[in-house]
Amino acid sequence: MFETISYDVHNHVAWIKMNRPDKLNAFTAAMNHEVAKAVKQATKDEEVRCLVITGEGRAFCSGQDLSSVDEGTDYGDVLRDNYGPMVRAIDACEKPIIAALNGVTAGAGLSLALACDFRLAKEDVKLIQAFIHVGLIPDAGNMYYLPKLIGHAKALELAVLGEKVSAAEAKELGLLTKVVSADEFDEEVNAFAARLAAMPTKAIGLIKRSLKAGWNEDFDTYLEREAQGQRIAGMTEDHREGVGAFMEKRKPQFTGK
Ligand code: T3D
Repeated sequence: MFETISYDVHNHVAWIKMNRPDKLNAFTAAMNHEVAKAVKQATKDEEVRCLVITGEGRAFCSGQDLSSVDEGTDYGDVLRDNYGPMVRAIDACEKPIIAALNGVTAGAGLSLALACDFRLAKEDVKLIQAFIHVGLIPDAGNMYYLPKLIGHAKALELAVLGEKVSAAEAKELGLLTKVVSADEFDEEVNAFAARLAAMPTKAIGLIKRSLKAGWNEDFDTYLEREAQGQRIAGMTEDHREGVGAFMEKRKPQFTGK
């Protein structure tokens, strides 16, 4: 069904793995569209309660496949037609999304990671705003998300200087959720995904919605949205289960409903 990625669902987790290891999982238009399609599929699938996006081989993703662009390429169209749909699909997904950074993460590969909710990285991973080295600007939502994570000044510095950032530095900046040794990486990603997949999925979606709304709304509009969100959360089975479990002094069993 997919040619440039693999897609599997296990135990309520959808695994999306970019699969062009010879090119360090560089993006072609096909891969942009397949990632978007897989994210939409996982968004719709009621069994899925968490998504993990990762890469095959030694890279997460090295950004745009530079061998597939030429002088005639209109990059505005590439963004509108290929990258926009991919990051919009991620942005529209109300389930938690983990970027599991198994290796080097550069250019639009970093943009993809920034669009996700959590970023777990192997300790030897390097993150690179590679765009400037080929005379381009960060794209695919990159500069929308990055200053929100690490602040304007640092976002500008990384984008303009394009230096390799170590996982330790990225964690210090607030760009990564967790840095994990290579030996423990798969186990940690699995455990983190399982943890998220066992949480109140609808409340997580409402938290994501609330946080995003807060970027642009005035306080009164935001408070009304918050009230509507809490109303929805308050009607879920998971809310009843959480309260019941607390009262009965037992661990809650959330179902995502
Ligand atoms: O349409 C548009 O173009 C607009 C959108 C732009 C979005 C962008 O993402 S712009 C930024 C594009 N990405 C880059 O500029 C990064 C290019 N890659 C690198 O700088 C380095 O490969 C890395 C720092 C990521 C990793 O370095 P290293 O030394 O670990 O590996 P390597 O030897 O450079 O790469 C291994 C192979 O992958 C190599 O092929 P070969 O020689 O073994 O046949 C290399 O050419 C290939 N590769 C790596 N990245 C790309 C790539 N091939 C095509 N496109 C790539 N992005």
